Amino acid sequence: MAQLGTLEELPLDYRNDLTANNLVPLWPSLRAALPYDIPSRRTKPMVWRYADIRPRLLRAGELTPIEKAERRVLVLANPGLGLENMQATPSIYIGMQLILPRETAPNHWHTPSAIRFVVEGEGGFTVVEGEKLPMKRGDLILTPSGLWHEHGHEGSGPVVWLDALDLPVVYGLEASYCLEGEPQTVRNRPDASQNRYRRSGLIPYASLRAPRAAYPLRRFPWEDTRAALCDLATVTDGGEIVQLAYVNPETGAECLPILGFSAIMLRPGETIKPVRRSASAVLHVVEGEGEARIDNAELAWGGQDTMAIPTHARVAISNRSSSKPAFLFQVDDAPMQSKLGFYEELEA
Ligand code: GTQ
Repeated sequence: MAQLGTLEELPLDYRNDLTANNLVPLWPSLRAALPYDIPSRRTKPMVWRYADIRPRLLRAGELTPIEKAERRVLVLANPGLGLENMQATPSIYIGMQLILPRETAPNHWHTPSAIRFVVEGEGGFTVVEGEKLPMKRGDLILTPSGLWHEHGHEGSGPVVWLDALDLPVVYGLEASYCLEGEPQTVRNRPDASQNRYRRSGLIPYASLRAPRAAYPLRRFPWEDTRAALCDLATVTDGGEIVQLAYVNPETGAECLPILGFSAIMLRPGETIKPVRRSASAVLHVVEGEGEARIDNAELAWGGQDTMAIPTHARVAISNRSSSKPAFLFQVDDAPMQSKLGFYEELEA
């Protein structure tokens, strides 16, 4: 491999002249931009403990009224990427959002796509394009790009959910913006998408030959996901991962264009070693506790904790319990990487 020339080898007047003309020589930076064999990664493998987040989020509830926050969120920012950039991984934004009884987070839409994954509390709801969706612990709710959404809380006690957005990608493309709207008129069809797509393998007959809605199913209840994982485990050999992808029930494709969502069950005492791949990911613990090894980091995790997995990382995740299963929710950017043609599964 040739040794590339450095910036310092160039005459100072030539370098200054390039700068003055908004020109940059590639060769001194080529290996940084295109390293051999593996990308350079600034993303730190890490865990955010819910025990650290929760009291600080509740304090935000005391300090900042919802009217002054619009969305009351603490962002899980990866220090390797610069806290101010609000990235859990290069493509994934994760926030923990708090809403208190009778508060509303006003109606808007934005170009980034979002999902909610409910972490704590009862009585929260999101209205998506006039459809009121209840939020129960572990439910996944989609608010894709361009769809109006607002949140509310009819119960008591705090409600907290995890927001995952493709914001870093859309922002990086200088394409991120939002529109503010009047409160939506709620149609008298609560949870309509869940009632239309009640069970996988069954879709409304009329939709077979009709133009397909881009986002037919908007809420995936955790009780169904958990039961489906337990059933899948009965037909999954040891050494294979018990994992379900959340998909569009009409097409079988991933729910959103950039980020993908899946749920993993770790059987009692199980250690999984997912294939090393080019996608980055975030794991959120729904239930259980254990350890994770992500590249050289050894992390302990428990209920409602959230972990960041860099691209190309070596990963092993263990369920500490020898009697109870553990459940994880995964966000990754494999859909985007696949569409762009560079998604890879790599040798260990
Ligand atoms: O609830 O619509 O964490 O617009 C960041 C931006 C949540 C939301 C976030 C948002 C939202």
